[in-house]
Amino acid sequence: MEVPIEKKVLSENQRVAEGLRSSLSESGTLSLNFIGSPGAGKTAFLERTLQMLPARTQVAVLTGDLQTENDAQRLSRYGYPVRQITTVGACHLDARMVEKHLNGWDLAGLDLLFIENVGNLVCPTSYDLGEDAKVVVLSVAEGEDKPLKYPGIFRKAELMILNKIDLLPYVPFQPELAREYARRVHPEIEIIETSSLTGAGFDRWLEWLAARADTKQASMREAQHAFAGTRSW
Ligand SMILES: Nc1nc2c(ncn2[C@@H]2O[C@H](COP(=O)(O)OP(=O)(O)OP(=O)(O)O)[C@@H](O)[C@H]2O)c(=O)[nH]1
Ligand SMILES: [Mg+2]
Repeated sequence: MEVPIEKKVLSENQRVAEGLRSSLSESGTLSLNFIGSPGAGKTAFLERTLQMLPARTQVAVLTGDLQTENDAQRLSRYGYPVRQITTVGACHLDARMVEKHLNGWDLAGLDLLFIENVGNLVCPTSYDLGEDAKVVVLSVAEGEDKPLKYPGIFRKAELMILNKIDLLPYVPFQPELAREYARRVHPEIEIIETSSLTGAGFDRWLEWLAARADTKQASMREAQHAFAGTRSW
């Protein structure tokens, strides 16, 4: 029987992604996959996040682009391990690229793994990277209707970062309409409004992040206890 090529690629990706998910569960590392249009502000958002995280946090970042090391250079200023994934032509990251670029990093003790996907609202949506959640970044300069035009990513993302809200006085963008459209596509999506320029909304975002990281650590400990309980020696 012939399997269409796209289906085959996606099922191979899924296999690698499940392996990654299992390693990240074992280490209790919360992994987030950030997806948004080119220039939505993904890197600036991660930069401010790295700046604001409590000093004891163990975090690593992978950042994907078609070309250049620019984003990795920006992100590496905060003292955490950062690697650039240059896809050359591909408009998205895949699980194999993530697996390859994690090579040599000790996941044990890593609290957070941030993955900035290639700037694109379509291609990255179908590729599981073993993450705990996809986070969609939409900036107020892009128009309120993006959730309706590109519903796939808004349906799959757990959290929408409505970014660059410092620009609201200068652009004809109605945040309540953007929220309504996002919820029409995905009623349970969480929404946090932020500005990486002013830091607005980062208190809420860091609370969201800490709660998710705690849950991930708790399930790791539970799994360890369950495993210890089954030991026969
Ligand atoms: N006013 C304002 N500008 C921002 C904000 N966040 C990012 N920018 C600007 O928007 C531009 C794009 O930001 P990046 O962080 O490079 O965007 P990106 O999503 O990482 O872009 P790609 O990686 O190319 O897809 C830069 O000029 C940033 O300085 C913000 O919150 N407010
Ligand atoms: Mg970027």
